[in-house]
Formats: sequence, C-alpha cells, structure tokens
Amino acid sequence: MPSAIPQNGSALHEEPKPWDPDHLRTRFVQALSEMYRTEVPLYGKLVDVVNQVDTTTLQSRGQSLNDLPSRFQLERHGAIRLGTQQEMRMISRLFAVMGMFPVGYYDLKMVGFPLHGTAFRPQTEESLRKNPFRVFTTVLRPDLISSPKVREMATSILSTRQLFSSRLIELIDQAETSALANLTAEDANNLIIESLKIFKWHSRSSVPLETYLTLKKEHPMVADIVCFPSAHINHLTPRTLDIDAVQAGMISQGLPAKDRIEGPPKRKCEILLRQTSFKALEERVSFAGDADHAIDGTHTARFGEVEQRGAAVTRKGRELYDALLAKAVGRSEKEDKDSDKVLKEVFAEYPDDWEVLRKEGLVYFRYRVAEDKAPVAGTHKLEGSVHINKLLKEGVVTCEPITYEDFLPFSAAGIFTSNLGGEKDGGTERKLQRTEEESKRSRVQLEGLLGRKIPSEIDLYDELQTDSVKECQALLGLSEIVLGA
Ligand code: OOG
Ligand code: NI
Repeated sequence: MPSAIPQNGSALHEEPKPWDPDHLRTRFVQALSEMYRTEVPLYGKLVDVVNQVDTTTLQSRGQSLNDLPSRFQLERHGAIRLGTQQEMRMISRLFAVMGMFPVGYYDLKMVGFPLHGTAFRPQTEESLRKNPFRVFTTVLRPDLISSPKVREMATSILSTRQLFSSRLIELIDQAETSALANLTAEDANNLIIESLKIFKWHSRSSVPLETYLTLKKEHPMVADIVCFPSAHINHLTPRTLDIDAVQAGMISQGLPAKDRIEGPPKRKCEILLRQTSFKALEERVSFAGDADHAIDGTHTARFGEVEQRGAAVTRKGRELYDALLAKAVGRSEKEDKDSDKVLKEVFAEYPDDWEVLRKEGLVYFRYRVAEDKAPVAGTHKLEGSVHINKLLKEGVVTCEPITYEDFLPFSAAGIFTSNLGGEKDGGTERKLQRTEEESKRSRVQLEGLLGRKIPSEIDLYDELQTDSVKECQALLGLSEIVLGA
C-alpha cells in the first residue's frame, strides 16, 4: 500500500507516522476505493469518467490534474447504514482513530426512512486540506418500524451480528488508551485490513429469503440493513469539477445514470452540493434455505455517485436554499413541468455573484492577508477597527469561499429513492411524519449514544470564517475587523 499520497508543491514531504489520524484516513479511503472498484466495476468506470472530465476541464483552463490541491485527487465520500446503537458507538470510535468526528444531525424520518445519523468527517482546516473523506453514517431506528412483528424480527436478527472483529476492537482500545507511539506500522496495517471487513459486500444473506422479503416489504432500507453480515458500503462518491459533463459522460458511456442531478441548479458561483449517481444494480444473493440449501435471490443496494462541491452557505443562505428548493418542488409537481427548468427559474432569486453573496451574508469565506502585505503588518496606514470591505478593496486581505463539506438530506432522499429498486408499498414509509420537537429529541438520543454533542455544520463554518478573520486581525495588528453591515 502506498505510504504517501500524491501531493502538490505545498504539501508535506516527510514520512507521516503510521498512526497519524490523517494518514490512516487517507490509507483507509484508498483501500476502500480499491475494494469497491473490484466489487462494483461500474464504480471504476465512473471514476474513469470523472478523471477524463476533470482533465478536460483543467486543460481548458490551461492546467492539469497535478495543479489541483492534493485533497481533490483523493476526495470521496461514502455511506453506510448500521443496525444497532452498539454498532454506531463502535464505528464512532473507529472513525475517531482516523480523525473523523460527527458533524451535523440528519433526521431521515423527514424523507420517509426509519433512520437517523451524522457525517463523520475531519473538522479542522488542516485535516480537511489533507483529506476531507467523510462517511454519511445512519443507524436504524426500530421505534419507527410500524409493524411490531417486523420490529421484533429486525432487532432479534441484529442482536447477534458482530460487525467488528476482536482484533479491530483490541486495536481501537489500544489507540484510545495507550500512547499511539506504542502502536507499530504493522498494527496500522491491521487496522485498515480489519476495518475493510465492516464495509465489504457479502453475497450471502444471513437470513432466509422469506425473512428478507418480509423486511423489504416493510421498508427496503430495513432489509438492506438487517439481512447481511456486514454494513456494506452502499456507495462511494468522487468529487468532480464539472458534474454536468460527468452526467453526460455516464450516459454516453452506457452507465445507468439517474435522470437528474440533485441539489442547486448549475450556477456561476457553485453553492452546497450537486450530486448524481448511476443506479444500484440488482445483485445475486444467496439466502439461507431449508436444510442447508441456499436459495438464489437478488438485492439492490450498491451504486456509484459523483458530486460537485460548492461554497458553504450561512444559516440565512441555507434558509433561502431550502425555501427555493421547496418552491421548485411544489411548482414542478403542480405544473408537471420539467423539474430542472423550474429549478433554474426559481433559483434565479439566489444571488450568483461572489461579492453579492458575501455582502449579503449568504456564503462563508476564508479571509487571508494578501501575501505581499503580511511583512508590512503594523506599518500600513490602518489602525483600530476596520471594515472587511475596506481591507478587501485595498487588496490588504483576500477571500475565497469555504467549501461545503457536508450533505443535503433532500438530495440524499433523491439518490436513495432512485436506488431502492422501486419498492414503495412498505408500511413504514407513509407514516413517518416528524415534528421539530421530535427531531430535537432524537438528536439528543444520538448524541447520548455517541457520548458527545454533534456540532452543527453551519457553526463549524462560522468558526472557520471567524478564525480566519482573527488571524488577519493579528497579522495586521488591528484591534478589530468588522464583518457584515
Ligand atoms: C446515504 C445517502 C446520503 C449523500 O450523498 O447524500 C449520501 C445512504 O444512501 O445511506 O451519501
Ligand atoms: Ni452520497
């Protein structure tokens, strides 16, 4: 396994320590990506399409792949669905060893799934710069399964599942308690190998076909979670520079692309996240039959996804996004029009100019003292309290939008739904109305389980922006830099 990731100029050159969390995360995502490529060959094809598109996009800008910040070259996200609270607790301990911590609460009850979860991801600017790999991780909420019989069936099957090998648990214990220095490079290799087992696909179900069908009828997600011995990764998602070109590329190369891109429409100033996928394939599965006779069946779960990431928006920016999205969905349902066209029309209301987005407080920015200005800090004519607009105008400070590192539950639902194999007759889905109050309660439950508060992603972006302003303040020797109106 390669010990160093491809880096561009500014990156580290010394050999990272084997137990460095950022390094472990990078090795892990590389190994996971390799495994998924062999399990789902279409994912390999998708990665090829992304590389072609990005190369072409960069060429048109007079650049090559090597000019991209290193994080781009290995950037991915994945998703897993867990069955029990114990599994969630243990995965959070494993991810912490790889420098990934819960960010954001996602109540998927709002989109009709008996699940809730969080994104495990790096939180610091430095770790994100090295490798922002994140895993959208959900856990089943048996209380949301409407049939008592199915609920009992699901919990009893899950109660005997062992996702984590004893070697892995031992390594996690050690990483948490002893000085990391005591762990060797070989231990690190084992951690990766043992971790992959959690995410690996098993074509042999742990239940009889009849049980699978009962669970699937209740909700396909429940069957996907309960009937297999692992928490197979259900997709892996590379980042691209031009998702419209990847969508077209998938279609022209015969990949079963979903018909539309989720998220905001194409814009000059990309915000949040745009995603599309190729549809999950029907895979052969053998189910436990009578007297050791396996019965053949199929399961639809695993797919490949691609995303284009834009800027992180403020609370105000998010409210505007949610409101416009709801309006667009409502209009295209009512008017039965091409939803992409409606989306574009409705989003004309969302400013599409960085300067306006910044001044209106819709997007978060990372501020920096301009390179040639830092040495003269303190000697320039500015003192006391200065407005950021003045510093930007005079070229003392520069800014760039902060990248959105998280997820969008409505987009997730769009992707989920196109990958469920069309099952919609379940008992659970229709009943999942949720209230804000309930959502708060379930969030607290998940936090209790993880033993820590789940920060809101927006608060983290706010902090990054504020820290960058403070850094400028200190470098320029100002008492205050004023943001906002
Ligand atoms: C999670 C889907 C969420 C995304 O990109 O929005 C996600 C799942 O399918 O379990 O990965
Ligand atoms: Ni995804």
